[in-house]
Amino acid sequence: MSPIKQSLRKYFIMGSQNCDRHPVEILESAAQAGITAFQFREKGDGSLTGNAKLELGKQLRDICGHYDIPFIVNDDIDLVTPLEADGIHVGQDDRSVEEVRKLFPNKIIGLSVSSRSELINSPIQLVDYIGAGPVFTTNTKKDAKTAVGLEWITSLRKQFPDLPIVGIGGINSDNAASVIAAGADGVSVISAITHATDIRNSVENL
Ligand code: TZP
Ligand code: MG
Repeated sequence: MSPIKQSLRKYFIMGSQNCDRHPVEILESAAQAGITAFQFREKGDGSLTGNAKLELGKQLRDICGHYDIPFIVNDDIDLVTPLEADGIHVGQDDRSVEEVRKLFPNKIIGLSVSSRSELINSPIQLVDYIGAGPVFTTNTKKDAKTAVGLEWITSLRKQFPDLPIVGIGGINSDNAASVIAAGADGVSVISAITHATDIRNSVENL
């Protein structure tokens, strides 16, 4: 299996706004428990900005470095170089993939794709993986699109047999296996880890 596909298997996404204790503590536990990639998504109500965002990013990057886990930044291209990120994840309304690829020819680039029309307008050949979802209903992202179900994963896999695909949205220990069975290389989660009473158990069961 390609290294990127392996990294997508248990892909943890988090910002301080998702946490009811220190993000460093949560990421440390998740890394110890076996997550395979991390995305710093400091965004939305209560999130940090400016220097506080940068400083938290550095702490989280260092944990990823220690555990040899790819560190991906969400959206914020200005943080990629200062944080020495391994990659960047963009949505459909962010900087264009063409632009991001030009800026970072050798970094991992992920793109969210939620529908057929988004897919048609996306330069899939320029990205390293796609985030497909929301697979299930989620309360974590206020402006999340309508849940697309496992069918979206199945359909993407059929069209792109080799493309690295990670499911997102409402995924937890109970339904992760169904996302993989539908054809995803892995699952990305926020609340399944940030709200877990036992992070080790939660990560192991993804
Ligand atoms: N993009 C689509 S759904 C979502 C994002 C960032 C939120 C996923 O959070 P959770 O808690 O894993 O449902
Ligand atoms: Mg975005």
